[in-house]
This record gives sequence, structure tokens and C-alpha cells, in this order.
Amino acid sequence: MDLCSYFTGRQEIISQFLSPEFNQEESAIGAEEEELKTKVKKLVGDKFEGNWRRAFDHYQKIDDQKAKMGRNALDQLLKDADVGSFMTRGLWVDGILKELDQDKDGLISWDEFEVILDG
Ligand SMILES: [Ca+2]
Repeated sequence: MDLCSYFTGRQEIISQFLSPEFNQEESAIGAEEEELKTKVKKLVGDKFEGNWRRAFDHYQKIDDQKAKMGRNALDQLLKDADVGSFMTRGLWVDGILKELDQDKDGLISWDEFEVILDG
């Protein structure tokens, strides 16, 4: 399941929290996903000189889970990238885990994280 269909399935829950533009159409949700990527890219550019490996290493230390990013690391990454609010960030973390966590261990390894660089 990709991020779009994940959030589409939870529109009723999240619509009360988010801006009106978010829950109208799937294209608007796609725009949110695009905004997520843009903001994270900006964060990596501003704070880590565009070095994704350094950014990953910085955040994986937060959870201290075998050099992988867990929920706390993802939450901090989103916070630093200015994505979501304290109410919606958990949903973003869920969506990112569903999207990127290929071996379903609840953690994002570098190999799993790296795929967002393609988009
Ligand atoms: Ca994983």
C-alpha cells in the first residue's frame, strides 16, 4: 500500500485535523506527499549539506535500534523538516513506515530509507 491509499483510507480520521485542501481529492493528498519529500530534501540540504547518509546517521541514533530509524527518529525528522503538527505527525510516521518498512520490523534501515532518493 502506498502513502496515497493509506491516507485515503483514513480520511475520516485525519480530516478533522488537517487543512481543508488535504481531504478533498487524492491529487491533494499526492501534493502532501510531494510536500513531505520537498521539506525533507530541504532539511537535508540545510542541516546536512545535502548528505543523506549523514542525515540518516544523525536520526537513527535517536532510537538506538541497530542503526535503524524507529518511530522517535521519524517523528524528530518530521519535526525538523516542519511536516505536520503534533496531532498529525503520528499518522505521517505510520504512513512512512507502511511505505518504506519492507521487512516489517517497525524500523527503517538505510537500504529502506534510500529509496526515497529516487522520487
Ligand atoms: Ca525495516
